[in-house]
Order: sequence, then structure tokens, then C-alpha cells
Amino acid sequence: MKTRILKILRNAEGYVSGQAICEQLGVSRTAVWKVINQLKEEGYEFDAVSNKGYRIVKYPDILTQSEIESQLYGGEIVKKVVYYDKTDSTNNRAKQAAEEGASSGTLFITECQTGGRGRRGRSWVSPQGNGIWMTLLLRPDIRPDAASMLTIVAAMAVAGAVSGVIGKNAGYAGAVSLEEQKKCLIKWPNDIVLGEKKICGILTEMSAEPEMINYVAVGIGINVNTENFDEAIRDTASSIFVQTGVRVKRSEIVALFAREFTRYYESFISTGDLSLVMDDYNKMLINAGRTVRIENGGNVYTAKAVGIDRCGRLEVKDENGAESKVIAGEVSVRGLYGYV
Ligand code: BT5
Repeated sequence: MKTRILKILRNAEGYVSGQAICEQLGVSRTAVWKVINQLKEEGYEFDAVSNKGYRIVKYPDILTQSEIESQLYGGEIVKKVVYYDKTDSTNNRAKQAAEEGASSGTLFITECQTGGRGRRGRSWVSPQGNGIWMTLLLRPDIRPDAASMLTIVAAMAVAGAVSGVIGKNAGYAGAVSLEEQKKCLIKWPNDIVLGEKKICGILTEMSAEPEMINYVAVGIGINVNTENFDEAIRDTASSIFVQTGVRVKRSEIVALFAREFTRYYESFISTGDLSLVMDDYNKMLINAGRTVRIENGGNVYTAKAVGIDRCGRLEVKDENGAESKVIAGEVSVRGLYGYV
């Protein structure tokens, strides 16, 4: 009920009377009043005028179930939000819930991770209060070897959502010019960058049988309003706030992510590959046209990145013009002089 009341108030043009809410939801005045008080405790501020009703004048920067669900319109792949004040890793929460039967489209999100994970045992710094640490549980009817393409789909959705929210709040002179601000780009395969710095990483994990996926957990970490970074990541990491000077509400990014993800995911599922989205992806690819250093086990070489193919492999050209394809998961891709 909290989500429904919040949604009515959020979408209203002006004031909404308590009576109107009661009638719309078929609940008592006392029930509405109780929910308004709960919302006040969570940091929402109301303007309450007798004979007119309530209007929200301030939204807190929180990631609770109702804050996010009240911004979904219902057609998204994200169907349900499960929120934790603190947990070890939202990927762990998603995987555990999946084993217990949780349904596709559940989004696990937290304010703080105590054991955030990157790929191959690396750790992910996930402090309290300024980032988005979330995992989307999916049960797609695709072949297990296609699951890694979900990282590509998620990366596009994050880049789209971050660009969209920055665009909406633009007009602010930050470290990055307005034009650059709008260019939230992707570093293949799983990083999102703003101003050449990493603001987001994606960790996709899967449980599958040879021919069938049980579930996929798409974990996404976004530094939103972070101002101070751990020594270990200071050179490469940044946040939306540091890069743009814009302080955005994290739930807005999550809601827009849900919309963007739905768009790209549906295209992906309709063909089972990235053929419908790869052109868009390649426009968001920061590596495109740049020389990258590829580390594949002991084998290190440089080549010029061209773009991804419909399976999400990175096409590269060596100095003699010979083309090859790099498969994510086996390699680390770096710029020649730095992180990108
Ligand atoms: C990633 O791994 O970039 C995937 C990160 C996925 C995090 C999300 S948060 C929600 C969900 N729950 C989890 O436990 N994980 C997912 P990788 O490409 O391996 O990069 C890891 C490297 O990024 C580290 O070794 C650091 O160098 C750097 N790093 C760590 N924390 C960072 C941060 N907050 N921002 C930017 N870079 C960071």
C-alpha cells in the first residue's frame, strides 16, 4: 500500500486529498495517515493543506522498495524490488533467493555491501549512502552460452540511464563539459565510464545445465554521489557527482535503468543475439577506434578495437590489418596509456 500511495502522490499534478486516496485504494483514512507518517520518517517531506490534501515537496535519496517501485510504470522487466540496509553482496542475495524459487525480474538492492565482488575474485568497494549496488535476477529462455551477452545489454541500459538522468539535471558546470556529460560510455565488456573513469562495473553470474539456464544474476555497481575513493581505486574510479557536479537521486537512475534494460533486453531475447542492438552499443563504446592492450593469460598484444559483433565479441585489428575477435571473460582490455 505504501508503494501505491507514494505512486499516486508522485504522479499527481498538485495536491491529493486523503479522501481521494482512500477512494482510489479502498482503504481507511487512518491507514493513509499511517503511511504518510511512515513516509515522513523515511525522509519524505509533505505540504499538507486543509481542504486540498497532500503534496510531496521533498524526496529523500533512498533505495527502498516503495521508492523504486513507485517509479515503475509496470511494463518493465523489473517486477519487484527487495531492499536491504546492508548485506554482503546483492549477487549473493539474488543467487540464494533464486535457489529458493524467486521469480525472474526481482531486483535486489542495498545501501551498503560488506563483501562486494568484482570478477575473478576481485573486490568491489561498496560504501554506505552514495552508490547503487544491485542485482537483477533473470530466468531467460536462452542457451547458456548466450548469457554473457546480458552483460552487454545491462551495460547499455546503465549508460543510457546515467546519460538520461544527467541530461535531465544538466546545465551544471562540472569537471566534464556538458557535451561530455551526456556521453556516458562503455568500456568493453563490463565497465561504464564517464570522463574516462570507471563509474560502474557489472558482474554477471549464472547457474545452468548444459542446455538450460536456471538463472542469471546481473550485478551492477554504480558510484553515484561518491566523493572519496579508496587508495586502491583512486586512479581509475570516479562517480557521477565528481565527473559532472550533478547530484542525482539514486532511485531515478534505477527506475530509468529498468526502462532502458527492458528495451534492450526485449530486442536481445527476440533474436537471441545482439544483432538489433549492436549498432547502438558500438556508438557507446569508448574503445572504438582506439588501440587497446589485450591480456589473454600469458599472451599480451595490442590491436585497434573496432566494435562488437552480434555475439558480443570485441572485433580488433592488428597493425597489419588482420582481424580477430576477443571473447569476454578471458581477457583484460586496457588503453595503451591508462585505464581506457
Ligand atoms: C567489476 O569487476 O567491475 C564488477 C563489479 C560488480 C559490482 C556489483 S555491485 C552489486 C553486485 N554485488 C556484487 O558483489 N557485485 C555486483 P572487475 O571488472 O573485476 O573490476 C573490479 C575492479 O574494479 C577492482 O579490482 C578495483 O580495481 C575496481 N573497483 C573496485 N571497486 C570499485 C568502485 N566502487 N568503483 C570503481 N572501481 C572499483
